[in-house]
Order: sequence, then C-alpha cells, then structure tokens
Amino acid sequence: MARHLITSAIPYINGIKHLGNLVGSQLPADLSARYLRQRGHEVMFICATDEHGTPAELAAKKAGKPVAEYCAEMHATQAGIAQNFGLSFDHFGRSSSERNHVLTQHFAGKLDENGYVSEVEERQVYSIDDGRFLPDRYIEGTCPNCGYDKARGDQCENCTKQLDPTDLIDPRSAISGSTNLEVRATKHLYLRQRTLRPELEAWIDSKNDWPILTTSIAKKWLNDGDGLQDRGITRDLDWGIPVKKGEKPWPGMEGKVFYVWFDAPIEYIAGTAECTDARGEPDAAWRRWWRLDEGADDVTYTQFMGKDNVPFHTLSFPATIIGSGEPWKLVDYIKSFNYLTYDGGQFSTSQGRGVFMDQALSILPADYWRWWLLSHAPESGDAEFTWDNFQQSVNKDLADVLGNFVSRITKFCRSKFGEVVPQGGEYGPEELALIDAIDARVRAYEGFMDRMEVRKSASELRAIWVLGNEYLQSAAPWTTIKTDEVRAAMQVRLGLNLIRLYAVLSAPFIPFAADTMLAGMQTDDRAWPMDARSALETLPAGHAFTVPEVLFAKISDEQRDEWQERFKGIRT
Ligand code: B3M
Ligand code: ZN
Repeated sequence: MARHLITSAIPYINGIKHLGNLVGSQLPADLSARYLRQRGHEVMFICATDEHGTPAELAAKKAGKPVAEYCAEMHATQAGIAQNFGLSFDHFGRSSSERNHVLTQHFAGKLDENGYVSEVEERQVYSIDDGRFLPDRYIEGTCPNCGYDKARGDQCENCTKQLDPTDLIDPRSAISGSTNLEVRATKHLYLRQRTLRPELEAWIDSKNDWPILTTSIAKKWLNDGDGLQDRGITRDLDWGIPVKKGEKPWPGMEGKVFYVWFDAPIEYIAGTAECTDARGEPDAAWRRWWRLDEGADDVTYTQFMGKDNVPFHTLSFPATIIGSGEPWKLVDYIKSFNYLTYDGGQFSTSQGRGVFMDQALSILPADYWRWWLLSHAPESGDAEFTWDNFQQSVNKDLADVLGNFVSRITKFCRSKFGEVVPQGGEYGPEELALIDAIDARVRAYEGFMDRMEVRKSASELRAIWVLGNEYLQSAAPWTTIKTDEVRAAMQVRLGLNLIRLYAVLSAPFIPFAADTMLAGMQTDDRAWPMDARSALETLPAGHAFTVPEVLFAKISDEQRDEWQERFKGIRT
C-alpha cells in the first residue's frame, strides 16, 4: 500500500464549468483517485474553488452581490454539481479560506526572508473610463509572441506565453473596451524566479517520465527568450489575500493583495489542512502529506490540469516551494491535457456555447458523460465533442455492450433458474479461454491506469466488456439449456460473476452504474481481481440477486438533434 496525493487544478469561482474544463482536470483526477483507492492505496484527493482576482469581483458585481457572499454561494453550487458528477474529493476547499490566507502569507514571508522577493516600482495600466487599475487579464491586445489579437494581459491563450499587460500591442480594457488607458506608477512585489532558474531546471530535467505535453511547455517557458522572467505576485485589488510577511505587516504594501496565481496553488496545501477526519475533526496529520520532514517523503504526488495551467505548476508554484527553503513536497507527476472543442468550435463560457456541468446532468446521468469524456480525453491532441459521436459511444459501448450483457444474463437466469446464482458443472475449454483472456486484459488495464493513460484504459475496459458479450454469444445458454441444463447453469453462474467483476473494474469510470450492478448482485465485494478465476467465484451458487433497472438508455436521433440545437450557443 502506497500513499497518493492527487490534486486537480482548482476551477475559477465565476460560474459553472463546462465539460471541457471537467475533462481537463477534475474528472481524470477522480478516475485516478478512485482507481488507486480501489487498489488499496491511501489517497488524499484535493480540489477547491479559485476565488480571487477580478473575474470573481466582476461576476459578483454582475450578480449584484457582495463578492464574499457570491463566492460562498457559488462554491456551494460547484460543490453540489461536483458531487452529482461523482467527483470523489476528500476535500473541496476554497482558496479564500482562512487557512490559505495564513499559508500564503507564510510563503511570502519565507520567500522574502530568503531574498526571493523584490519590490518593484511598476508602471501599471489604469483605465480612466473604468476608474481602476486594470488587472492583467482585463487588458486585451495583440500577443507580441504570436500575433493573436485577443491575448490577455496575463497569458496568451493561443501560444500559452505568460505575459505582462504592458507587453501587449494595442491594449484595450476588456471590461469596457475603452482604449482610454494610461500607465500609472504603483509598487509591487516580484518573485525572483530568475534566481531560481538553475534549481527549477535541474528539477524539471530530473522528470524524464512526464508527459511530453507537460515537459515541452515547461522547457519552453524555462528557456523563453532571455530566460525565465520574474513575476509580479501582488495586485491593486480589494478582494484577495492581504499582502503580509507571515503575520507581520508589509510596509508599503498596505491595501494590496496577492496575485490570484500566487495563492491558488497554495490552496492545494491549505485544502489538505482543512480536511476533517471521519469524525468531523480537523485532520491534525495533514502535514504527513506535505512535509518531507513529517513523513511526506513516501507520498506520490500527482497534479491534473489543462495545458494552459502547466507554466504555473512547473515554474511559478515550484519556485514558491523551493524558494521557501522549507521541506515542502514538490509534485512528482503532472498529467496535463489538451483542449476539448465543441462541435467544430470552442466551448465558450461567455456565449454559453457547449454543455455546462449543470446542464449535462439535467439531460443525462453522470456516467454517460464520464464515459464519453474519459474515453475521448484530449491526451495526445485536442479532442472534439460532437453529439453524433456522443450518441454512438453511449449507444454502443454503454447500452449495447455493457448494459445489454447485464440485462441478458440476469433476465435469462430469472426466467430459467430464478433470482439466485445457479450451481452448474465444471468449466469447459471456452470458459478457461475466457478466463485467460480476461486475466491478460485486466493486467493491461492496470498498466494503463497506473500510467494514467486515460483513453487506453477506457478502450481496454471496453475490450473486457466485449469479451463477456462474445462469450455469451457463443456459449448461448438459451440454446445449451435445451440439451444440457447443468452446463447452461454453469454458464449463467459465470455470467453473473462477470457482472460483479465488471462493476469492480468499471467503477473508476462509471461509479453510479457500478453501484447499481453491485446492488443488483446483492454484494458489496469490491475486491480488485488478483486472478480472474477466483474473482469469478465470488458469488456462490444459491446467492440471491435481482435484475437491475436498465443500466443505460439509448440516445435517440430526436434527442441528439434537440440537444445539438439547444446547446449551440448564446446562453442567457
Ligand atoms: N483556476 C485556471 C483554470 O481553472 C485556474 C487553475 C488554478 S490551479 C491552482 O483553468
Ligand atoms: Zn501568443
């Protein structure tokens, strides 16, 4: 048994996330957490809402609510949706928590003590028409690196380059569109990432097992132009974590807050610290997940995120950790994802183009989405959601292959032997061949799951379902029973045990259907199969079961067309 710390990139608070956000971080992180728990490991799975910065302020303003109240409500909303999607966080925290305030100020204080913070008299963009300094992402303009004309002041989403607003060509306010901008002087703290470059480079170079996507982005920005840039870590905003050196005031920084990207990853740690144990007591042992001097050296830490988040997790956050000079755990493996596109274009939060998490659950149960999203995860390149593809995948994989298997075997047994597992005779060559094939595929499935190869895991799982269907088709107990009732009973016993085995293997992908299957088989034996032969003897002759409800309903052409129309854009 090993210990696994898993974090998902923490979603911004300003609104409900779309399926592209979900598949790029929270969902694959959940897949991994569920799998590792099932394999008997100790798992700490942390997510949270990312609550600071101007997006939160503006969204609250739009909703006509004080920002703290808006964030509290939206956190509850996001937490509820996450739960309905089966996201099995051990804790879903908030970056605005008291704990994160303290930890963020602590890190800033340590970085300063160690000489990694400098005060910079900065010229910053002030919007005269908006009456405020414009935070980075609320200045739009042309990217100096790639020429994209809607680059934001913090990052170009086209080429992923981290930017400073003053880098932009032809800047304008993204709040009002006004170009009536001027540059005013203000003082800010900078994290001297440049100084930490040798340590960061050595650390990144030591990670030769990371996905190419992660490493290539990390190296690109490590070696960008004249090298890694120092980053501003404070902002002129009201909402955020007040700038302090540990518990002490920071002279000259009164009224300023830390930059959202400085405090957000620290919430991974704060979120763990906010965890409560089974009795609802704070978990005093959280430090054993994070402090190398308190037991975290045997923790494997994996982060999940979309590719635009990679620079912050390979450079900025590690710079915070390393620069603190304290023995905090660094990430071991970063699983990053490309983008999911929607029906020939992008998901768009502002235009409501695509399917958002709440809408998805209002039309179909979570497992339908989980299965499609994970089996099409944008791992090696971008992936595209189309309603056609979704319909096919659900109807074939879930309804025809898995659902049909469960329904045929249980209904046949009920009609011939009643709702109990029949005895039957010994396995024949067909059954032994099936058992061998399952063993081989389960080992392959474990290999892909261990390496977090999401798509390959899904197709291996599907192949395991197919084995059962093919067996059932050729064994044909409905024919066997006419001449050899004992043999037919054995075939059915094997089939019922396969249902339990499928529930166990499929649970990381489709946890709700897995529960239904186990409930039908009237067992809670979720033991991972060490060898298929004994795993398929879990339900003995005489064990009662019930025929489960239809596991997966097919998506009709009418539904497909209606949904395609409904989600095409301009959400109100
Ligand atoms: N909230 C961006 C995003 O959701 C940001 C991630 C923070 S991870 C510490 O894509
Ligand atoms: Zn660019």
